[in-house]
Amino acid sequence: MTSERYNARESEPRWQRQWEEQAIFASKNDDPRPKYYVLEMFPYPSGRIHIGHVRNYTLGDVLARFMRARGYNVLHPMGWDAFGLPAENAAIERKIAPKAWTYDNIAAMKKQLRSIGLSLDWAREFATCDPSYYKHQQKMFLDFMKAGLAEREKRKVNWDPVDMTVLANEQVIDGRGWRSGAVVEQREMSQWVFKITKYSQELLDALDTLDRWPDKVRLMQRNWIGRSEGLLIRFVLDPATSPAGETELKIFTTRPDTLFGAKFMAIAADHPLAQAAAAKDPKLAAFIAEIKRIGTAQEIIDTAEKQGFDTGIRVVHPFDPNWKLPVYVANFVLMEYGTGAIFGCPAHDQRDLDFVNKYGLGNTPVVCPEGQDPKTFVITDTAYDGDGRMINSRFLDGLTIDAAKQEVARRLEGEIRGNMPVGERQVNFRLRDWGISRQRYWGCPIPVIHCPKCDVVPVPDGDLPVTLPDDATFDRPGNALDHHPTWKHVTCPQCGGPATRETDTMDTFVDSSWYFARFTDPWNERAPTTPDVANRMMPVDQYIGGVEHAILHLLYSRFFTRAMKATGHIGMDEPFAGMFTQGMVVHETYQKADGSYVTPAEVKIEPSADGRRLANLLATGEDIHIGPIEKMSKSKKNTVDPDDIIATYGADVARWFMLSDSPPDRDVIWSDERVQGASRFVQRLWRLANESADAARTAAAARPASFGTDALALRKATHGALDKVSTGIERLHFNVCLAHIREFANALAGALGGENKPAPNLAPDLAWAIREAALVLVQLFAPMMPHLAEECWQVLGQPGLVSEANWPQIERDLLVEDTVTLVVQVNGKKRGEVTVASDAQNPEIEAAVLALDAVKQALGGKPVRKVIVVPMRIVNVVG
Ligand code: ANZ
Ligand code: ZN
Repeated sequence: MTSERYNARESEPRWQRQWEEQAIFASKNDDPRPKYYVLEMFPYPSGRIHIGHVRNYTLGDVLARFMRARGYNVLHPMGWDAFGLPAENAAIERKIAPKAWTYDNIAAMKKQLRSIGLSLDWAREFATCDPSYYKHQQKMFLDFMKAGLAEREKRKVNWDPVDMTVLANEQVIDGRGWRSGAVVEQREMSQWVFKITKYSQELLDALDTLDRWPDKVRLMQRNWIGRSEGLLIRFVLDPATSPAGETELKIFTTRPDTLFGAKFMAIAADHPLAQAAAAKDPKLAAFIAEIKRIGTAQEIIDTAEKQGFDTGIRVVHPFDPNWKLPVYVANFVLMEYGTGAIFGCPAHDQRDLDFVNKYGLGNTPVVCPEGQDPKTFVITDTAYDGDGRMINSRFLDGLTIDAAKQEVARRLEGEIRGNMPVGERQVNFRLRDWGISRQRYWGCPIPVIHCPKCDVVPVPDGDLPVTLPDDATFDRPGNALDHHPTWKHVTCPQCGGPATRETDTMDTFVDSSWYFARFTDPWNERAPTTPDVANRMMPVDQYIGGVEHAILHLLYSRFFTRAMKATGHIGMDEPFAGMFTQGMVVHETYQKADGSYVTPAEVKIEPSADGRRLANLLATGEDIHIGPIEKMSKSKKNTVDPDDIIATYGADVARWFMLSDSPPDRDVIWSDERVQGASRFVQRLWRLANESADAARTAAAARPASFGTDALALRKATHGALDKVSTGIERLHFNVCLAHIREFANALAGALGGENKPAPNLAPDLAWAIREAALVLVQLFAPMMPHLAEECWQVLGQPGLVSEANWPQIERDLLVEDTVTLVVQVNGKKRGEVTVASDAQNPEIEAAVLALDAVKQALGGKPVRKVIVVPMRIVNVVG
């Protein structure tokens, strides 16, 4: 029996080398076994792995290792989301080329990732900034262009008038340019867009088929796509008030039922009618300029005070030629949605109500809630958007909202003015086409050429990739591709005349919209994918990542897969069959008296006499305030460095801790005490493996013909644990699996006659059961703590690697069925749980409860006065 402690620092790199040398995690595309594709969202190479990455990759790795043991051909690749602004900022601030900065970071982070012991197929690794990757992205861009899925369109961009450059949204801080401090303007420029709106309905409908996605993510996507059914209504302009040439105003409404409650019309600042009216009205022109300056992004509109300006134009109510409504330009109407114009019904829309209350336009309720008297029902500050019956609405009175909507639609569709119906039922989507042009250097070049004669000319396939120049300079604001002395000057592939390259690069979301498909055959130099391979290995069976990517990244990937299908690169619509969003790693914050933050490593925490936790600064002893638990961030200094943790405790401890306390979709609170607890458990498992190896030495290789009571009990525990952990991993309930593993380790320790005791001379059946239990135990924790598992596997005399072993077979007849789990309390406080046969009698339950360590501890040696068993639920021990 060994008395040596398990030495993770020595053991972990050794196993990592061995796995790598034997290439056991490489998956082959011609492997005949069923495939299983596990993918974690690939990292941005910022320079260092953070603890959130450790959690993310550990979750995926447990699943990958488990599915491999279950006999699947597991694809578990890793790469780098390598384009983006930080590399350019590093070039500006530290004079390092973006490429050098990025690849240095990749090298450093790869080393860190390796130290976690992840079962990754590194042979498939790529970075999105490799020309061998983005070459194919350029090819697909050209394919999309041909298919009408990529187009040029006038779009608003953030323009910095001092630096004379377009800014990314993150470079606009409080409405000003990050470097110049100048007030940013909105400018219209030609931009490339992907036509994601062609798939609006499909992207919405297919959400119903994604039954292994979290409901909340599907809901977020649904809201983002934002389908609404409504009516397009053409209002006639009152000729006496209308600008020359203008005769009507088209609006989109989802509430045509409220038409008799209309008090005003509102149009967007860049609506043509607003422009026409402003031509004659300098005050209106100034108002429009001001609201355009502030911008019309949704966030701004939602928070800004509602403002309007009466254009003087009047429109005629569609059901009453004598009823005129004023037309305002308003800052809350978006040109990009519907028709950029609305009718306002203040009684039933809060925004409209705020508006009329400000401008004194009044309101008339037209929907009366059930149980209210229409004669006394009034609206003052709160709009009513609930159900009810129509009032004050002439021919609609008494109808339900739905019936009134139908009736208005029916009448207005039937009314023809100038060959066109006045009303038209319409479906609108909030989803906009995806603007992908970025005026940045460190991105995938858009492969087109602008020729003064031939207009936009695609770069010929043979000339791909269009690579970034390595000698760009970053001493001036703006796009380094634009400044480059030679890069953009080319001859036109069509007419041979002088022309210039497109200097816009693609949004980095494009890079991450198909990397999962590239992983299926990253060696193909001729095409983005090898379709029959991609069709075999895709979709990703389990995708894992942060909820911050729940909308855009997933939606863009879903679009891109459809676009790749339309252009022959893949044969499916949905890239991710299963989606899992993990929680964050959070930590307490520590502050000095002056409010400045200090890191956990600088703080010592001790319990005070009254049981509170007190913190001091290690260096000076000064008092430290323990602040709230928050997401780890550099600014709050509440981070822990994975390198430190791995150097101190080993990767297995870090992995075990990440999985242990919380369900993976919830936040996990980093706690040094619990990490130490995980570290102690590692040593405990190591001792158990060694003791089991000793005890099992007398066991025959052949399975005994029969088992005595003790051996049978252990075997039941073994197969029970095997069953629960297997289903737990399948469902990603890792924290539950860990609890079962701990419980099972206790059972094995019990069978060994307690820890640290010399192995007794065991009966052959028990020795056999102990060996079986020890092997199963090692296999059960191998996905979580693979290095320790390899070491134990060896101690138990197994040939080969546990990472390559098949998952143990469950013997179903050993599963204890009909058990119940009861909550165990001591003096009213929960101390644990006990699982007993559901027909167990009270004495049996009492004995099981009193044998629990947690109960003994809580009693602290005091005698038991009473045990109360609430059948099927609770056992309370009164001491
Ligand atoms: C009259 C009305 C009465 C409306 C009422 C609502 C409540 P969803 O569901 O998001 O599609 N709207 C239409 N176009 C707009 C634009 N470009 N900018 C700002 N608001 C716009 O919302 C549709 C409703 O949002 C429409 O229905 C319109 O106001 C407004 F009691 O018309 B409604
Ligand atoms: Zn030309």
